[in-house]
Amino acid sequence: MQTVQTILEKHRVSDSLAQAIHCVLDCSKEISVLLQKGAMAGVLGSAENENVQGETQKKLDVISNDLLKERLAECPVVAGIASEEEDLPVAANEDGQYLVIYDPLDGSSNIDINVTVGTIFSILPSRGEDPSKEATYLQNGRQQVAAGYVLYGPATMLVMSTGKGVDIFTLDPTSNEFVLTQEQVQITPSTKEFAINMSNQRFWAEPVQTYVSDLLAGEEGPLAKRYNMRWIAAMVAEVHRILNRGGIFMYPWDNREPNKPGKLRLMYEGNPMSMLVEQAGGLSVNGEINIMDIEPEKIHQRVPVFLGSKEEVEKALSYHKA
Ligand code: AFP
Repeated sequence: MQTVQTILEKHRVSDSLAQAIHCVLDCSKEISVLLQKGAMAGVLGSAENENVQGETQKKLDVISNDLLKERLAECPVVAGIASEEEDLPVAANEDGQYLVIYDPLDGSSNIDINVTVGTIFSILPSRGEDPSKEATYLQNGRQQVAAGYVLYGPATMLVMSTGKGVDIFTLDPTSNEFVLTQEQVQITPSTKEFAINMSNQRFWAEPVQTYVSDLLAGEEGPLAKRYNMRWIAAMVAEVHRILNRGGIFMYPWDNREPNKPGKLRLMYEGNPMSMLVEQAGGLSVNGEINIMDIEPEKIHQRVPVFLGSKEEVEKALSYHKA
C-alpha cells in the first residue's frame, strides 16, 4: 500500500512541503466527514452572507474555509493563507516557507443536491515577503511547488502534483489514509467530449461561438466528429473526468457583469488545475496564452479557461488565433 507520504518521499519532496500538504489533507478528511453526514450534521443550506465575489455562501463554504484557515495558521511551515472566501490574505507563521491558496469548497451549489464538490489548493513559496500583503501572493502559476484537489464524491479522492506528474489517491475509510490508486495519470491527447455551460452562449465572444457551433455540427461539420457534452457545475469534477478519460472544459470570456473576463478565479482555480493538467500531458490556456504564464494582478482575479486534451485545446486556441 502506497500512501501520500510514500509518494512524497519517492518524489524527494522536502519535509517542510510535505508538512504543508499534510495540513491541507488533514482538513480535507474532516470536510469529507461533514459532507457524508450532510443534513444530519446540520451543515447544509446557505449561510446568511455573501463572499468577496458577491456569491451567497453555503454553510459548508464557511465551515470548510474556517477549518482550513485555523489549521493552516497553526501549521508552522505556512507563512500565509489566501482563500476564495476571504477578502484579504491572512498572515500565519513568521518562519513559514509557504503560502497556501485555496478554494475550500468548489462547486458548493452542488452540496444540497448531494453531487460532487471539492477543495482546490495551490502552494507557493513565501520568499520571505510580508504574508499579510496581497502583493506577496501575486506569483504566476509556474511558481507553484504543489497543487491539487480533494474530490468529495462517491469516494473521497486526492489528485496532486509536486511537479513530478500527477498521482491519484483514494481515502480509505478504514485507515483514514489516502492510498495511491492511480500513478502518473496521463490525459488522452484527443477527445470527443466537451464541457461548457451552454446557457451562457449569447454572452460569449465570436471565436467560442464558432468553435462550439462546429462541435455541435458533428460528423457533417468542419470538425468531422460527433461530440458528447457533460456539465457537472463543479470544476473539480470536470477536471477529474478529463484526467481520467480526456475531454475539454471551457469557461470562456463572456460579457456578463460581474463575471468578466470569465467566472473562474486564476489563483485558486485556474493555476492549480492548470498545473495538474499540464503535468498530466494536457494543455490549459486562457484563449491566448498558457494560464500559468499569466502574471496575476489580484488574488481574486478571474480568468477565461480552456483546458484538457491537448489536441482539442489546441483546436479551440486556433479559433482564437484565426
Ligand atoms: P461555486 O463554488 O460557487 O459553486 O462555483 C463553482 C464554479 O466556480 C466552478 O467550479 C464551475 O465550473 C462553475 O462555477 C459552474 O458555474 P455555472 O454552472 O453556474 O456556470
